[in-house]
Amino acid sequence: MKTIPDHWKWFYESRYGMFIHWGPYAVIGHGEQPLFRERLDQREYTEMACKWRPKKFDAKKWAAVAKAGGMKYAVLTGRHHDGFCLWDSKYTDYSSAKQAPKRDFVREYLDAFRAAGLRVGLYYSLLDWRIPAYWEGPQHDPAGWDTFCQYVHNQVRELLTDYGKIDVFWFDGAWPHSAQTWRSYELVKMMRSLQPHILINNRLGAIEKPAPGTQAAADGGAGAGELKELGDFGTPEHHITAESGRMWESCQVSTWRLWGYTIGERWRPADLLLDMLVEAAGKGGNLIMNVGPTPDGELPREFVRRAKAIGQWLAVHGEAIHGSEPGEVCEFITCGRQTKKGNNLYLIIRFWDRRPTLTLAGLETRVKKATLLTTGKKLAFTQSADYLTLKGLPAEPPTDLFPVIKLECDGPPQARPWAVHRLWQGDPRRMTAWAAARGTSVWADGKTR
Ligand code: FHN
Repeated sequence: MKTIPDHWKWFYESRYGMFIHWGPYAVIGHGEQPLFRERLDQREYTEMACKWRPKKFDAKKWAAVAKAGGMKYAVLTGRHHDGFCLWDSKYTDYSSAKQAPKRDFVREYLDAFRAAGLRVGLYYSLLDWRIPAYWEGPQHDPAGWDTFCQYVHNQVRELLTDYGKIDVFWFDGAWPHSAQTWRSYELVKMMRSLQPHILINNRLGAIEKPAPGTQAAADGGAGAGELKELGDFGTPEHHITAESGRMWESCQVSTWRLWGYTIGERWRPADLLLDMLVEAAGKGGNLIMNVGPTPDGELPREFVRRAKAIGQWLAVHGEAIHGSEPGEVCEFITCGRQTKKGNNLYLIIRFWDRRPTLTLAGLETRVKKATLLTTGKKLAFTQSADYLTLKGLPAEPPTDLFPVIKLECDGPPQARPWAVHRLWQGDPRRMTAWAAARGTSVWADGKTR
């Protein structure tokens, strides 16, 4: 991992944010993309969007849910692919400020989340499905494209000029056009001149003629490598895949599939949502958890309940996540996941087996103190060269989510030489002595005949 500049450390240490997909598409209740996916009539959609007037939107309530949920930052869709703007843009009247609500939802969101002590981000779709020039592209409508592309640059400048300090700018929807076509280098240069501390994601368009061996990818253009000069963090979508060399943030839905409000959607359980956070932290990245507010501007109670449960877990176990380093010091897949911080190793137990002892194989570093963080109970333990056995664990799992055991070691947690690599990695001969302890033959007693 490249050294993280001080002004970005907050992002790396936060590990957990709220993604908010909200816009007039919520009225239809088929996620955030019905306009395209259902090939709706553009005029009817526009008419619906201009009439959309959420009566119950209160950004303070959203901020309170994020705060209580243990989230450290949020990203709101200022403009999604339907082109409707949630701020008072001087470049269009297709906005919440000029149409029915007569409200600048982006400003209300920024004010409320900042007031709650949260970092703030804006999602901005480069594409706008209303605009023929977007579909035609510069090749077939050079003049139209130039006008549309300048509109995009103007709006980004506007958001970074009139709304105070923006911590994260989350681009999306560059396809099928390249970074060069969007003039993304110029765009980023302008953004950094306006807000030097801003974090910009890696969705600024594919690189024309990508370097050999890299292929264009929906979530980030030409592939991580080459885009590093444009994107400050990677954005694996619907998967939790670590990226080497730069920060990354996995974006995930809290429902089964769609990002925008969906009538009849199914919800992922809180333990699965928490598991994604723990997996991301265990791999050294962030999780941004999505919610699609209702057309009236409320957060669905199914989301609020799950966010609250994870927030209560983080209130007790947050030290294992916030500011943690990627874990997986030694094998632990049969019980859970690991993160580490300084001399501490955190065992995050996914599968509580109700036994009074738990044995961890392969930790080299001497443990000084073991605590069941969930209850604060000090645990007795014995430690040999290869095995640490923790004792006095309760049969009943001390939480419905994941109990955590904190091991305070006499140095940064390290693995035994044979335990550094996971099953499919490393030199297999590191395990020979372990196998030979039984004997060498196929007979049960290991003796050769
Ligand atoms: O098309 C969008 C989609 O609607 C949603 O915004 C996700 C969120 O990361 N991004 C795009 C799909 O990759």
